Amino acid sequence: MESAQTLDAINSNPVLSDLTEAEREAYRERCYFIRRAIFNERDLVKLRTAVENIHRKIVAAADSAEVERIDGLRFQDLLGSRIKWEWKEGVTQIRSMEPVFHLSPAVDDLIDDDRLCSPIRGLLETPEVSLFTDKLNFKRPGGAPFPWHQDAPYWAFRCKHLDQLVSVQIYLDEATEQNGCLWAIPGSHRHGHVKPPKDRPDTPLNRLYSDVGTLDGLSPEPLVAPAGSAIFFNSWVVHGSKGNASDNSRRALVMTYQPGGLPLRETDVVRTPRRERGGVGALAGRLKALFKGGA
Ligand SMILES: O=C(O)CCC(=O)C(=O)O
Repeated sequence: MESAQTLDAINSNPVLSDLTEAEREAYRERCYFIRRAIFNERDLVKLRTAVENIHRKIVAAADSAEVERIDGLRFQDLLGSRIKWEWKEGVTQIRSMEPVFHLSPAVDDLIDDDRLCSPIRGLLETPEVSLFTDKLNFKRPGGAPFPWHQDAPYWAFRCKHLDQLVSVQIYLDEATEQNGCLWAIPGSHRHGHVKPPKDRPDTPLNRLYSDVGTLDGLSPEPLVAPAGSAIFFNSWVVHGSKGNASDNSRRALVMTYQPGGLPLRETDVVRTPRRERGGVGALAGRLKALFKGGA
């Protein structure tokens, strides 16, 4: 049984986070930081199995809905997710899908994982967080690049708190320059909305891309990291990735969090991590963070 003194200590430390000062500074100045290999091989096997099962389910459902074309590329709404198919015509490979967690208990559990939530509580300076959205990106061998973009403009339509979104991309495979690791432009988050490239036709997708030529003096960095690494970044950083020139998949989950109590993107449903909903696990997590000196 916890003592009244311990509970007082918990209540007087509302933001329990293991974020370090160096990470806070990197996030503020450069707009991202990486925690390397925080998920172990056992976690990764579970998540890779889960995402391949999702891929199979989506492919099996692909004949049940119309294919929508945007700028000639294929999109579909299947099993409650928006699917972007690989750019190459005739290939039944998912490039990216959102949301995902409703299709897999393993991904659903990840939302509650303190390896993600704890630093994010510190970044948002809030005692509770809730999920905004989650995405699954497959990049199979030969998979297409992601052109330079910011996430905030994609979400701007209904979201009024774009500055309070923190994303974390979890590499399910080692990410290298060859297999199309994420790239980010440190400092680009200070440039507000970076306008679309002028040299491309004004189309729905091109409107969401960023003209990096306007970011004088800033240089892109490849976010090369081992499988199980997590990259924390904000919704304004200009980022993208190249195609996959290797023989293996480069898969990643991207969870985006916001302060607690806010609903999932374009819904009225709030998905607060279970740790924060109370119970023995919740208390254990809080005590662990507290006695680590996290505050
Ligand atoms: O996973 C990638 O290669 C890029 C992902 C990305 O930029 C995104 O999902 O917004």
